[in-house]
Amino acid sequence: MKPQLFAHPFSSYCQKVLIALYENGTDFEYLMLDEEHTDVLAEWQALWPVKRFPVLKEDGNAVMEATTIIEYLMLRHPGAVPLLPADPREALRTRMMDRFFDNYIMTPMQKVVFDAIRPETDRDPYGVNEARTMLDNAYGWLDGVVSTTEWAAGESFSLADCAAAPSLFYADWVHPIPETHPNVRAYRARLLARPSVARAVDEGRPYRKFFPLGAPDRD
Ligand SMILES: N[C@@H](CCC(=O)N[C@@H](CS)C(=O)NCC(=O)O)C(=O)O
Repeated sequence: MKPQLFAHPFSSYCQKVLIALYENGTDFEYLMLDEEHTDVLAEWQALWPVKRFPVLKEDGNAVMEATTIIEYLMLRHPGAVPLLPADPREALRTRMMDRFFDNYIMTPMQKVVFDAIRPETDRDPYGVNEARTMLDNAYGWLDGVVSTTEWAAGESFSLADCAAAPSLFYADWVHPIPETHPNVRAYRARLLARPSVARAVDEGRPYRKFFPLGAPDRD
């Protein structure tokens, strides 16, 4: 049986895994997490009571966390695009960059987005301000990293770029990458031009009207 992915096309962490699947043309069953599929929602909540997605299920086993799902896919369904270097020492850089994008781009981006969904009385302007400062610092550091390499962890597209694509895609919507960081802007454009990323972005397009801060008229 092929792996099943519990996911939603507009979710950044789901896009991270979808990009990995599309890179290698991995066959999988898409289990849509939305209110029309109550059976899928119920199964997902039973598998992962912390209620975060994506979740992958195969042979009765559930795999949680986007990074771990991609590492699982590399072991269980390796394809033409190895998203982690075979050499464990080289893989450290890829894993470090993956952590960078999740912790210092995706997390502050989500903070800004989730704050906008809250009732106005429960908003956290201090926390949002901290998140924006984190994005500024992260953009600044990343500008140096991608000034000399095509992809985040070197010359090959990797797990780190799967994390980078949706995080920078949405982060630029909530906190635009300034012109003072041309290498990050160019890297984001390279990511969006990659067919696996373009496909994931296109699949999320119908849901843009639900973006709490208003999706910009671009990308
Ligand atoms: N650490 C998790 C994060 C997953 C995550 O935050 N997913 C979001 C969708 S992009 C989610 O489940 N949101 C549901 C919610 O916040 O209620 C991972 O790497 O997979």
